Amino acid sequence: MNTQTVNTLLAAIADVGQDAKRGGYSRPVYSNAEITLREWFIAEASRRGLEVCTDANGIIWAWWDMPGSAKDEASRRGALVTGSHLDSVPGGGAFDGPLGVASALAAYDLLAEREAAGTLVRHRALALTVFPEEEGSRFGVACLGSRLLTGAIDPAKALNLRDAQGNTFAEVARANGLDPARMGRDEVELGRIGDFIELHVEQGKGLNSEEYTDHAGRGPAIAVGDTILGHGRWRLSFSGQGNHAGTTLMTDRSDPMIAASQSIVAVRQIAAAQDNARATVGRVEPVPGGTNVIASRVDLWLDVRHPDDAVTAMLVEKIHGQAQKFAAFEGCTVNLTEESLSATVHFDAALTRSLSGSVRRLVPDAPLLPTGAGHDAGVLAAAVPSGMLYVRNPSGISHSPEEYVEDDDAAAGVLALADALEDLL
Ligand code: HGY
Ligand code: MN
Ligand code: MN
Repeated sequence: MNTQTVNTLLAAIADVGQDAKRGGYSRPVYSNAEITLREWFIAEASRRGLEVCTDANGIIWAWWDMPGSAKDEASRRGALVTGSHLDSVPGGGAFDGPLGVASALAAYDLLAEREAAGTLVRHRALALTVFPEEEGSRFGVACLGSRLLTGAIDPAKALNLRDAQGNTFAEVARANGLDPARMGRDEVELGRIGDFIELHVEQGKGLNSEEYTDHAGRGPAIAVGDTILGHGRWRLSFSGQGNHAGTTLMTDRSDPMIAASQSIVAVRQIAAAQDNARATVGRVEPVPGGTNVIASRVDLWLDVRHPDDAVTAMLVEKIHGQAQKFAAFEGCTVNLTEESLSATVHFDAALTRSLSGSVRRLVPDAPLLPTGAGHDAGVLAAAVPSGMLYVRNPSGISHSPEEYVEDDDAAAGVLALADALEDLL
């Protein structure tokens, strides 16, 4: 069995969307880079004889129908579905998203071999999927595609989201052949998903922590998803008096950059004082952003996560309170806008048991791992049985060019995914 296919597939897209300035990859949804990756997936799936279609929400489905199937609604209801995303964060790694998509294609190859050899007799169809805008890097809301499919976001709100250039999601979707009027929760499509499995590069120090590795650093290369930390995104917008950097005395300023900076430090202090909390400001946008200009406005984006959604809300309140104090002291104002919110996800227990049983035939000590990273599987979990597999990332670093997966671990991920899918097919 050629388990190196996944590495060959990833190598084929290694030069798509490279970001010379940031390092790594910048593949925003419906950018040239991400569209190139969509076309790559569609070509790879079509080459395998899968029936490819893109739905009203921009999700790509590649169908491996049952032998002799009518390929209609009835034959596709309750199918087994696996996939991930191809869009990235700015300056992201090569694996976050594409590893799950490439592994789905490579796992299909193994399953097709097993069916041809007669060792696999399927009872339902399999679909490989690619979800758009998982990172929310262009339109600000993570897992936009799966949220639209499940109805977790109001289509009207989604269609009015704007990217940094002011393009609405509706305009960009239309420019990519979608009809905004048809977007939103789709019962027929949800009915096609009997179970959903997402394989993903591990993000964080789980499999490579002392808990799972021996003194020689050896340990399981695969884990099964347990929970996904609740998380949300807010925008804090500080407004002050824009002015000239040279002619405005220091005593004469209402500088939103000062209030914003003090608030960013407070974010770290407030989260560090709360067990298991994570709060991050990774994006700050001064307006107008001139070197010799006192900003009139500074927007910053807050990412707060905690297992208990009430604690997340309390942390945001505390941060907002501090921001208001700093703003008032500086003669500025601040307002807080919630951009997205996801409760803590518990994956389907029966499906997770099935995944663990399958994976542990290959990797006996494969653990159940909670994660702090959001995924489409987490959004789908509210509507269909959903589960995840993680592949070891030696450094645990992600959302960075340093994200990495060893070739052998990627190959092990494909075998684990193929076995898990076979047991569910
Ligand atoms: O932000 C997240 O957790 C995910 O990578 N979109
Ligand atoms: Mn991801
Ligand atoms: Mn990500």
